[in-house]
Amino acid sequence: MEQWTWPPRYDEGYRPADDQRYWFPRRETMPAEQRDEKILERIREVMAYAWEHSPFYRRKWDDAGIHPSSIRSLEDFGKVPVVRKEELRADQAEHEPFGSYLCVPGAEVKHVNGTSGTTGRPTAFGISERDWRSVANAHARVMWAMGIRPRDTVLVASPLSLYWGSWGAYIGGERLGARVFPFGAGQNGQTKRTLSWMRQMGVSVLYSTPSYALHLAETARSEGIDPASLGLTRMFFSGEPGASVPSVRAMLESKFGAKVYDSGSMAEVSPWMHLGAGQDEPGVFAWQDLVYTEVCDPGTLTPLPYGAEGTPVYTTLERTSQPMIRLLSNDLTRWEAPDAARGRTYPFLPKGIYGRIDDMFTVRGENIYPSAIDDVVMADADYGGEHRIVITRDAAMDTLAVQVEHRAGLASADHPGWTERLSARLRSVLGVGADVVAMPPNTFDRTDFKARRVIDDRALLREIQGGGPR
Ligand code: 8LQ
Repeated sequence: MEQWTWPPRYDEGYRPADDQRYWFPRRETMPAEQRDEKILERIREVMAYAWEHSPFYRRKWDDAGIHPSSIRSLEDFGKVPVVRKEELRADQAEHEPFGSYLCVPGAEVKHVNGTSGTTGRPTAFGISERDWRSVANAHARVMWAMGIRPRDTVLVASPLSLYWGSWGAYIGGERLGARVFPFGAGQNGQTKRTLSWMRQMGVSVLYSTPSYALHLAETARSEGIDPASLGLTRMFFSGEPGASVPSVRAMLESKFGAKVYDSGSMAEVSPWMHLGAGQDEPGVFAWQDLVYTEVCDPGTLTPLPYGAEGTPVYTTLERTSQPMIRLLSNDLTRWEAPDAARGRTYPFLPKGIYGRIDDMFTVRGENIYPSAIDDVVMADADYGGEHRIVITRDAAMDTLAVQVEHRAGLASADHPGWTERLSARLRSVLGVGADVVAMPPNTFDRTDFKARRVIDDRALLREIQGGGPR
């Protein structure tokens, strides 16, 4: 049942007993060094396969003077040039519709997903049936680690369209033997209907973005429903920071009275749940036998040792249709060495993914992530449900303002004390002051998907001054 081969082979009839902790005990708990040896073998196979089937990779590696046979260690692999999302986009524009990194005949592509295309040309994901099944099996394994079982009813409450997140959660739940409920999100009035369907269907597990779950909780309250009465036992998330951000996580847990699990990397490297929780604490494992993850210096792009902070670079080890070999994420994280005390012997990312490097901003020399601000304001007892982060340039100095909704019922006489308290807390966490502005409840739009809370006036200023958009 527990094969680990290239190309991947899965026994579709296999499922562990309900009380078994690990779906694949050997692959999940083997000594990390032994796994690394196998991973090196797999990387060589995947690279040889891509060399043979993909003009994109052959060209790229030829230019760098690299041949798959020259990769003799994971250190050698760390020198293979990274792939950037722009390269994939450009290659697809030249080689419609799936790019010259499609390694199977076009007729074998049985599923299409894609990026939403909010920044630049959308990218199409062409997925073979074999890959679709590998992703389903991998996701079933990670969802099993989250404690999801065949007795559960899993609600998928993210858009069921181009977004691979929703489909990945759906096929993982299906493969695991749970009852899956593709309700989606994003249509007018859908959130209220979600609540009534949840109750009728006895949904026990929710999948969505963290922001949408908070919106769902707020909508429940406005309908006179206590979210904790919905009966969820588990919630798992992907798509944005939140489930590993302490105050967001605490808010999700307390509102729904359910356990919270983080997951997710990038759709391109599905099974995206390879960064996925396997225990009841914040943070995620890097399930290295599914997608090999390196954390690299964002400037030099060289791999960093455990303990360091850097940007994840991903290599799919089970994908045959559009394999990704050293795809640069441009996100930020910190990773820790495998620790057998955790059971699973994978590297661990204790704070998950903090966010995109592009979303980081610098105010008076301090690097700031929106998720750090979220953590502070959402921990406050008088927080009203949404906020916006505004960065402006004031006489050549960047300044930070945070507009925060207060809870209904906070007397206006209490606003100055409240904003001062938040401001002081932000200063102690971020190292720079922020102007906190109290806003009435429900000032800001809620999201059905991924939150966008940063308003960057400096980008606008640069554009006006002729620098063009970032
Ligand atoms: N991103 C995705 N998951 C994240 C997480 N758990 N924590 C922090 N940031 C996260 C299909 C999956 O949901 C993954 C996904 O959202 O894929 P996308 O749509 O290609 O978006 C990828 C980006 O979402 C990542 O680069 C992270 O910035 C963020």
